[in-house]
Amino acid sequence: MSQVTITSTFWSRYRELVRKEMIPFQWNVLNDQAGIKIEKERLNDEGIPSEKSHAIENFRIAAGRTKGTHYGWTFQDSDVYKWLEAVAYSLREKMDSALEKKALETIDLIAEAQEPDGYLDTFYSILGIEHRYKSLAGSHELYCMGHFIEAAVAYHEATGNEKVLQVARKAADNIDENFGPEEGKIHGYDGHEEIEIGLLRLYHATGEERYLNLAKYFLMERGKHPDFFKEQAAVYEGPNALSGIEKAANSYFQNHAPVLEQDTAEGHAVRVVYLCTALADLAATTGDSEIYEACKRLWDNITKRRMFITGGIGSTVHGEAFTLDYDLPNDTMYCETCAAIGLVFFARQMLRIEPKAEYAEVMERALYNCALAGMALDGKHFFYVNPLEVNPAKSLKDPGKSHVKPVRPAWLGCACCPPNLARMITSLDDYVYTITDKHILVNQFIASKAVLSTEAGNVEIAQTTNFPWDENAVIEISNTGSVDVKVGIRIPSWADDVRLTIDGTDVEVAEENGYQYIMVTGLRKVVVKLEFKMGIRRYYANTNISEDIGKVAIGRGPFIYCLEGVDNGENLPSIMLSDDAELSYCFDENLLGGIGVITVQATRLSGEDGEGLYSVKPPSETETKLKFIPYYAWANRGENEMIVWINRHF
Ligand code: FUB
Ligand code: ZN
Repeated sequence: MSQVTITSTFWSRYRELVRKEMIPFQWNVLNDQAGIKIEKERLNDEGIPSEKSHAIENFRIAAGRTKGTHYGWTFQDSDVYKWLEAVAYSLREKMDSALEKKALETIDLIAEAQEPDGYLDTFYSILGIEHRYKSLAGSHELYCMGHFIEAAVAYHEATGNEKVLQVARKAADNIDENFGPEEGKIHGYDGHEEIEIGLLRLYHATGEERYLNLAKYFLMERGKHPDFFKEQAAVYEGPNALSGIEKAANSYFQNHAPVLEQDTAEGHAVRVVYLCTALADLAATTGDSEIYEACKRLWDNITKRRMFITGGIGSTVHGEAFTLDYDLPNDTMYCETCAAIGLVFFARQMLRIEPKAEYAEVMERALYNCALAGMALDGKHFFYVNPLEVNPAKSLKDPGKSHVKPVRPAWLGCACCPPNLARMITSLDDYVYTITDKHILVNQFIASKAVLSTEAGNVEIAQTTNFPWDENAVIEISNTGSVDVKVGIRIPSWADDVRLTIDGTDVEVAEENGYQYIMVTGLRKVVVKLEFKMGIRRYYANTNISEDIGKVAIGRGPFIYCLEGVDNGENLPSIMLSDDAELSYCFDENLLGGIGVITVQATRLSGEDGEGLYSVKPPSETETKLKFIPYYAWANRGENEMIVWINRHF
């Protein structure tokens, strides 16, 4: 097993925050002991259960330990599973016996809530087991079990715990007995992809082919029978599992066409990227080129036509979904934190198939911008929706923008994002490198010490860098086996200038799909020094993105920057930045936990009060100094305006 120990100052702070604040906080929330206000996602969403979490209590009731009924979304169980998965990675990094005790108690509780035949879902165990698997459009049963399986594999791998893996296998076996092409089984799939990811992980952990086949079955069956959800719903008489959701367009569930025939990312964004993650894992695992081509088409459509500059995806609140190419509105978009996280997952799987730096770059973009913006610097407040432009007054009064929160709530009625962040940050060590039988790829510049196990033997890589702020990385590669190993080091596309030295000698950069390859001879150590100039960049959007025409966004290295009201006053859309204004960078260690700040002189337009709405007189211009901060750090100083795309001053 490979082991990557992250030492990066930037990421260690986050990982410690997750371990010390987020995991305990989320545990209290799941147990209804956090004493916090849970917010609704948007106005007039009376159907959203948001008085409490009740997630652990649902398990207690299902296990027969207490009396009561189910509360919360049908997928409330997944909040607990994602928490458990985050705990697994956290224990992998640093053993903590008090936390381990909580995890073991939780595993016991889950095992007790499991039905004797392996079925696992508190909603149906409490409200009527006879209705299970009959309302899959909204029931999330397989989605929840998929999350449990992921947590179980992670926990088993981190601690060697066998019980959790047994519970997962039992659940997967129950699914296998009930779904598949054979007569008498259900020929269908879940309304929300996730089980496919879980089953593939279980296959990787156990080598049991049935799990691989079942994952493939679910992936390939989707879209072949587009009326499946409607037909189930027409005869369903059980408890309300998001009733009416089956009426959504088939594309909401990626059910409009067989997956291998889908060319564009359609429907609910998280569903799409979870589907793609599993599809790419399947392609990498089986080497199936047709499946890979489908992944590639969806990847290209998402990242070249439908992704925000922050790595956010999902252009509309309606169905939390993709819309059409180049439709990327900055202030009504969705950009759910989970969707950015799902894009990171998808990129990781694509890197297993093809050594192209574009996957690592999108991973980096989504990670350092949209995903990280999903949590506050205190680790106890979270965004579900990550806008690129906010005016708090409009969020309050305009129902079309009520989903766009100007500050992160402590918790949300639909709490999928916070524990997803916890599991992603605690497992970040899995995203630094890709190891295949052909090469090792250095995808992310994250200070760390790694022992990577390859077919040729162990390779140790130590990265020394103060990235994401500083402009260099020293990568020491020791090939401890006797066979030569090919190592690809990513050459970042945002770098203005790259200088490479190998063992002290300057080497001309000769990248191949964004990687510089180095052969590391057996039993040798190579020291690579990479200097990458992180100039401040002005980004201009494709002119098909109507919302960004005439605008500019600022970035440095992996970060996209934004303006906040607290630094730059009100009415941020009235600011104009000329193309030749000089942008300056400095690191402010006292601001927002230590961030790089960009300043520049710009112009502010203003009309006079009382002039009326429209005038033949152009607005007057005044000089103003702007202060940009990295997007991920916004909304940590109270409620205020924020903007990423600034008007250009021509
Ligand atoms: O349906 C489960 C999760 O809830 C989705 O992934 C999120 O988008 C939220 O709707
Ligand atoms: Zn979410």
